Amino acid sequence: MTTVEHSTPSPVAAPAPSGVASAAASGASATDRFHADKSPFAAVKDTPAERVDLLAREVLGAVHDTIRRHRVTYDEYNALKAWLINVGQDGEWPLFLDVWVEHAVEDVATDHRVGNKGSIEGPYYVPGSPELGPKGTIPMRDGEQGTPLVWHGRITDTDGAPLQGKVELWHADDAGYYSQFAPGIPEWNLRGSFSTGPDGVFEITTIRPAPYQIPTDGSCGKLIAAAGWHAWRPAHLHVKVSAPGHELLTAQLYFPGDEHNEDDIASAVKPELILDPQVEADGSQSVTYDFALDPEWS
Ligand code: MBD
Ligand code: FE
Repeated sequence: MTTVEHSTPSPVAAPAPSGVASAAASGASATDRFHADKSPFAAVKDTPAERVDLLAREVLGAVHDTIRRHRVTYDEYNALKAWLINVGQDGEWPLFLDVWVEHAVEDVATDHRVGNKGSIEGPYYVPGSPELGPKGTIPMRDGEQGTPLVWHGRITDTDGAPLQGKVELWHADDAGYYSQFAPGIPEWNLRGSFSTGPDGVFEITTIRPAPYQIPTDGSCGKLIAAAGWHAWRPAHLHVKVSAPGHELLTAQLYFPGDEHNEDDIASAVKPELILDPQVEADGSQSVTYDFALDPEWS
């Protein structure tokens, strides 16, 4: 039997936000959590200057082209400058980048895969969630709101052979809030790790998350309002699926009929990621979704 370690501190745990949910509080948590990890710079320390020069020049060139093509004014330039400063002060760089940039990086990173391609990670993953074994219920509060969902699945390689692996699952609650990024939610609520046996089989009990609206009271919200966009992501489950010798799969799973599956603000929905849940006699839902992992170095 697996012991549930709800008090295990994450190596990079951010302080739990206090008070009411706000863009600045969730942004500060996301920024602290990302900053605690020093590996982003270490991972690119051998990048040649030629590549930095190429990428920086092309991005700046695209900005210059936009300015010239649309005759951007000093008033607009100064508003941009003030807004960019505010994004940092609100801690919203993780949110901004993961919502409007990460999907392109994810496409490039996974387009060689034969198995599941996946989707973006987003700003709210925390490593080290409680280990619950191959069959278990994700940590949730007494009376956790939302439709109960039982998910049956299996981890295999790209030939369909079972893999002993792990599914890490994290998602928002029925009000659209993530533990550790909104106040008043237990640390590991709706976050769990499910390690399988050699048959790769898992069975996870959780609740259906609500659609998620990115914070509207911060700088990202200001851009959304100024541009006449909406702030919604469809309801989604986040997963990281791993097995030794295989590529880590980061993905999100969606629900059919969600009005934002077609216009996700984070551009992270793919048809193969939409679940097909069945309604059971007791009103709960069940769903089957399997994962095929590519071998490492393929
Ligand atoms: C989320 O929950 C999310 O998944 C992404 C990608 C961006 C913002 C909030
Ligand atoms: Fe999310």
